[in-house]
Amino acid sequence: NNAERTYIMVKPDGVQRGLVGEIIARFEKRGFKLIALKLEHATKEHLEKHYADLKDKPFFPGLIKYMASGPVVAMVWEGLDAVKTGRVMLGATNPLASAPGTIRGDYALAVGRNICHGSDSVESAEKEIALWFPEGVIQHTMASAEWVFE
Ligand code: DAT
Ligand code: MG
Repeated sequence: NNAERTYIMVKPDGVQRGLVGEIIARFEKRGFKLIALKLEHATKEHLEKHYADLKDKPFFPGLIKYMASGPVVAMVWEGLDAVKTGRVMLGATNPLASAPGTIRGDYALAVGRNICHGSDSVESAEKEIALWFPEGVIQHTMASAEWVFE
């Protein structure tokens, strides 16, 4: 699906380490279309909704504290198989297992400081996009589309 959407976020450590441009550049160069972008210092309440599926995990309180420790860059990227390809570009959750060439494999060492988030399914992408961008996304056509897709 050429119009599949995924929610990608640079976490507070990625912002503080100056990796925003690097992460955006990878999605841009791959051929994805940016349809929403903002810097937001999220509340714990908002982050608890984002990570609701993990609320019973032992690391949940630490995860929320870390995610609320500074602003994040919230983005929606659209393109062919955006969810799966986005996850491959991020790399494994634990940077110990993230391949070099992936964002986490190139820039992270610890699972609790893994610098970026990406939706894990089309269904979670839809939920996350609605949570972070209740105002909606920007629909537009990229001149490059016919060179990126068949
Ligand atoms: P992902 O971010 O790859 O989708 P996830 O949804 O399972 O992974 O977990 C969300 C985040 O929670 C993850 O990016 C980092 C943190 N996390 C996951 N497992 C953890 C663990 N065992 N210890 C500490 N933090 C963890
Ligand atoms: Mg996840």
